[in-house]
Amino acid sequence: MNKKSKNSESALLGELDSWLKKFTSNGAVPVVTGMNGDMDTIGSAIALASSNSNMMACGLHLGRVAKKVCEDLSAPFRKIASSHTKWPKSISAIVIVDAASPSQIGVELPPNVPKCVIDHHDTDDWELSEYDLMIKMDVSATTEIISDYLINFSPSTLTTPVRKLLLAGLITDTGRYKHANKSSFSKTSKLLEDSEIDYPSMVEFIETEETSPSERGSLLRGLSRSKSIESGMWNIVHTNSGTLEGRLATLLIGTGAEISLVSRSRDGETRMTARASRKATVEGIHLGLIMEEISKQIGGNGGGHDGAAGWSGKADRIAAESAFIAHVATINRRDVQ
Ligand SMILES: [Mn+2]
Repeated sequence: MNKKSKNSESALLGELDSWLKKFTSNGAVPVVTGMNGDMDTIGSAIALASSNSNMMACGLHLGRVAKKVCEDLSAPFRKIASSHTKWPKSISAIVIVDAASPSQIGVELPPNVPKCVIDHHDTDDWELSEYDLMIKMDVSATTEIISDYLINFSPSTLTTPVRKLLLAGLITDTGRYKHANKSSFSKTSKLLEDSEIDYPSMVEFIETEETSPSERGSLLRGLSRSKSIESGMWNIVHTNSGTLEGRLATLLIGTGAEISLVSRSRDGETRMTARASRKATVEGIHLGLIMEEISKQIGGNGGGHDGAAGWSGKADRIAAESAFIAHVATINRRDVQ
């Protein structure tokens, strides 16, 4: 990272600090998570909310890793309903972490309340009004942004549990540092300073995923239905599954696929989850942009990172898959020496 962008990042965090101070001084500021409830969004929200008693982490759903970590640390998180959501009467502003669009929150935001979006996705669909603030940085996890903010503006918030939440978000969003930027490593070593965290046992705790026999069954059925196809210059392995799409998509990359796609259809809604190998992203695949293009073409919402992205909408499953496969075919492979 060059000096100039480093300076603009610290200026941005300064703006965040003034914005938060202004609104927490005259009311409640809920910190809302993305609806997938992954460790990055949950860890970011709880860690940030710990810096001020007028902030509270809340959201629709806790993913399984986040649930386990929160229970272990007794971390405060409030579940909220997707409709008739009750917001505090004294609400003065709202913070949204790690969500690339309003539809990724899964709850209706309160009208006419200033919002701050803190995110690291490459694409986004937010519309900002006058008092809103967008904090977006090119980092591997939103918890990196929150770590940076707390290190510089609220170091006393960085207790051992808060450091653990931030680290857990970094570990999971980087795929155990497989997709990490240089900055992820320096944030990690900063978070490990002055604390009693035993890093190996933390990773082990996060990685021990309990899979029920029925989940294992559906993963195996998803694998056995998989098809490998060539789309233009790229190999895609695709399948459908009603559950654990992210894990299945990652397993498919493990078969040597360049791009994996897992779709599911339920109650008239279709979801696609895609992953790409690092080699494929370096050579020109950006799944977030592909999903965004698909939403322009067939409706719904899509976006994400170069190597991990998703789309959801009303189109039927086959139509959505076809749109994805056809789009990949239009992308040329970049020559990388
Ligand atoms: Mn994230």
